Amino acid sequence: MIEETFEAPTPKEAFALARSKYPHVSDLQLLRARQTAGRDGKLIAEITVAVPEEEYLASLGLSEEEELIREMQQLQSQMQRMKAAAGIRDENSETVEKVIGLLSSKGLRRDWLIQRVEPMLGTAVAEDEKLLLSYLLEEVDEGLRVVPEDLSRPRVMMMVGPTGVGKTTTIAKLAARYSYLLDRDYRVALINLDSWRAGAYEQLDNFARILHLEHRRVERIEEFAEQLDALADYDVILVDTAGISPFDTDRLIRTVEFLKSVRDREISTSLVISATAKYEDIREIYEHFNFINVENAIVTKFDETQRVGDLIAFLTERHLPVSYLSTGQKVPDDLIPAEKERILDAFTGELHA
Ligand SMILES: Nc1nc2c(ncn2[C@@H]2O[C@H](COP(=O)(O)OP(=O)(O)OP(=O)(O)O)[C@@H](O)[C@H]2O)c(=O)[nH]1
Ligand SMILES: [Mg+2]
Repeated sequence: MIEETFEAPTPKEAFALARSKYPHVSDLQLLRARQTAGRDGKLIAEITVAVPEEEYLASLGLSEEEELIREMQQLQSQMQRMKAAAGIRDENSETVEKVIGLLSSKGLRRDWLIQRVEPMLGTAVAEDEKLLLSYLLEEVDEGLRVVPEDLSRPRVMMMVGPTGVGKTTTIAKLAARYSYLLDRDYRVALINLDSWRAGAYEQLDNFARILHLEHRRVERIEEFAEQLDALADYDVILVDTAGISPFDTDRLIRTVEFLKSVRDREISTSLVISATAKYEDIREIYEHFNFINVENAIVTKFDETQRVGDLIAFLTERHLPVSYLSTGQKVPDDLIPAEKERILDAFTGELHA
């Protein structure tokens, strides 16, 4: 059997596509189904079905012989990759293993490291521990992305993320920063979106009152666009959301509905991630929230850990840029626009520890 994936706006339509491609297969078996967010934020349903091999080949217009050649080519490139990975163990074993071992013990992914080392095998770099380490740190540096602070046009910025990561605290810090700490005083308004958690609105409202900021509450889907219209004169609108656990799909879909309901304003969504989270957790959280086209990450609790390898591994692999770093509980001081050096310094400090 061959696995083949079909995409359409709904799972039903995706399955209909599969059926129409394989009209002769009476019992097309559904293996998996999932929903992902497309580039435009619209949901895409993706289904994977098991197709009998002859049917699959017929659909490609390939003869069995041609298919054999294709498979051989695939095998060949797989062999080449295996040879390169084996080479790491044989020829350059000690130096390469030591450096890869060190970096993977600090959270970087072994596969990612091996991929980067491969082109260096057989060169002087792979034989010198210091050279190899600095080459790999250079690769990390290249993989990391930060986004500069940009208030040159009016912005709507929304924070999403799991419970307790520091979304509300970060919004308070950003609100104070934009209103009082920059080259000019920007007009800032706050919105609490779907604040079903007890006390969520009040937590931000206390702060809004101290800073004399406009603060609105949005409960119904239609209200969101209305409130954004009403606040059209503001330079920055910061939108706080309730923390959503990766298992709460209903809440997530509701957040998607809020976002879809707004047509005439661009909303930039930041995923708030704790620097203390483990790689697998961050990955799970990201995949969950990527339903809503996450634009960048805000990293919180940077002060709470000496170990940022997992975070760096994730950010570099996904090319997810970081916009701010939160470095403590103090509002508004403990927040800085993201700097690569700061993240890399934390990582290299950890290497010496
Ligand atoms: N050490 C440290 N603590 C932080 C940081 N950011 C937030 N906190 C603390 O984390 C706790 C939770 O912060 P909140 O801002 O309420 O988190 P939240 O994401 O809004 O939580 P929910 O709305 O419940 O999902 C508070 O005690 C904050 O003071 C940080 O950068 N460093
Ligand atoms: Mg909150």
